Amino acid sequence: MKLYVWPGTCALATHIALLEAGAAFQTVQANIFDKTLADGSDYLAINLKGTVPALVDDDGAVWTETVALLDWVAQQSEALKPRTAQERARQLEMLAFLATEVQKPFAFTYFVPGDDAAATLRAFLESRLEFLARGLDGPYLLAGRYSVADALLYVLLRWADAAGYAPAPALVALRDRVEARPAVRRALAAQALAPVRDATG
Ligand SMILES: N[C@@H](CCC(=O)N[C@@H](CS)C(=O)NCC(=O)O)C(=O)O
Repeated sequence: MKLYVWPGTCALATHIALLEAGAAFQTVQANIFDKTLADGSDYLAINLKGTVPALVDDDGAVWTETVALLDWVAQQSEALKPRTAQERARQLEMLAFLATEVQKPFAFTYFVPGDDAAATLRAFLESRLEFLARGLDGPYLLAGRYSVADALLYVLLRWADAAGYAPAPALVALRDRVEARPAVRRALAAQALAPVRDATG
């Protein structure tokens, strides 16, 4: 299996999840700006969307979309697999929220044309982070058990830190808890990324 990534992007969540699951895979860097691979070949020939993550399975099938990939990885792993259909539905509910209400608006903040849009997006994202903090009922997002949703939230909280947001202490604690996991440390090292905690003390 090959996972196409670009350092620090949402692909980091799938990278973490695959390591947590003990999956056999290799990572390949795809430049999301010029859509090339390291050998100069065309990334669009692999993933027409030109985005990461993309997973190419052992049969050569290409899979994209963080929500689908994280759900699939979780289903492959005893440690990550939701224990009931209801738990899986709750996990999908959370993944969809993170992907549509936080991940995508965050991406727009890098490209907004004017200050008005930037301020609107920032207020929107602050309200979503506040919602997540208020809904926390334990060390992790879902019923107190570590899940692939925490891996995605971790990536988004890295972005929040880089953009100068000040999430609630409970979210910062969750971020640090996730960051301390061996699989997360391995993914960060593989993508040559520094842990947030080391940067913020
Ligand atoms: N809906 C996709 C979004 C993927 C996405 O936008 N990835 C970003 C990095 S976080 C990217 O590759 N952007 C490059 C581009 O949009 O051209 C997912 O959740 O996987």
